[in-house]
Amino acid sequence: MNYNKIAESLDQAAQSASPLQQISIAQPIDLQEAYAIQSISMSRRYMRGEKRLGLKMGFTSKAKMEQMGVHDIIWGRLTDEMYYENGGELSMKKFIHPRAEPEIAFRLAQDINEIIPLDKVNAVVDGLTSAIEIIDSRYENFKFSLEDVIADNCSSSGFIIGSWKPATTPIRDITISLSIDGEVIHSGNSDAILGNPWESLEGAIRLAIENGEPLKKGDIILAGAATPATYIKSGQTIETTAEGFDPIFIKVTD
Ligand code: OOG
Ligand code: MG
Repeated sequence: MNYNKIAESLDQAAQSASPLQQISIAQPIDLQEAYAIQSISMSRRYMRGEKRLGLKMGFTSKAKMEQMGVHDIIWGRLTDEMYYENGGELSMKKFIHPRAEPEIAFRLAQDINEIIPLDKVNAVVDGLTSAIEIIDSRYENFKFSLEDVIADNCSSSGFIIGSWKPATTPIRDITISLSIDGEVIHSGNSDAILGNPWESLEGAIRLAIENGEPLKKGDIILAGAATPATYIKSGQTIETTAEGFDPIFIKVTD
């Protein structure tokens, strides 16, 4: 199997906003191969000058697993090209069939070189905020296996974050919602994220260390959505509210 070729086709699908058939139909791949493909396709982005800004966790809630029919946590990489200003615009031209999810983000206070136990993980964070993640599977009809979606950098394509609050800001048992044009579409409890959203950070650090992925001071880590994702379209204003955090929004344009 040619990992490079698959990575190239996923990267091109993302760049040209045109979908591909899921790769596992023609060619079954395992989890390790899927992460290898993700890594190659991300190297292509870094070689074009994109800067890595952090990581995202996926399928950390039952709501997301059930919506997409997969049952394991996954991780992908975030870059500066995926970053959108809070209150700004997001053009549909860059996406195939984007969906939005309300999330929580962590910011690392230091470089991390070892696994950190759950009860200590709060000490390596210097900021918390709410976030909107924009996912855009490069596969036709947003259909994929676990391996397919991992190879596709876990559908990562955009994220918006609010102002950073201290690491002591409560993120357990808070309501996080996504609204479109002022109407709440999905609302969930933060503890739907692995029973405790700090578990998502603990898992992100563990997976990064096990896979030799650097974790640097200032890295942003998205915890994964507590609710299903929602398709978005031009003209809409997408907003996330999370108890204790400032609301954030983005306007979708043609
Ligand atoms: C994969 C990304 C999952 C989350 O928050 O669970 C994810 C997808 O649903 O396309 O970002
Ligand atoms: Mg997400």
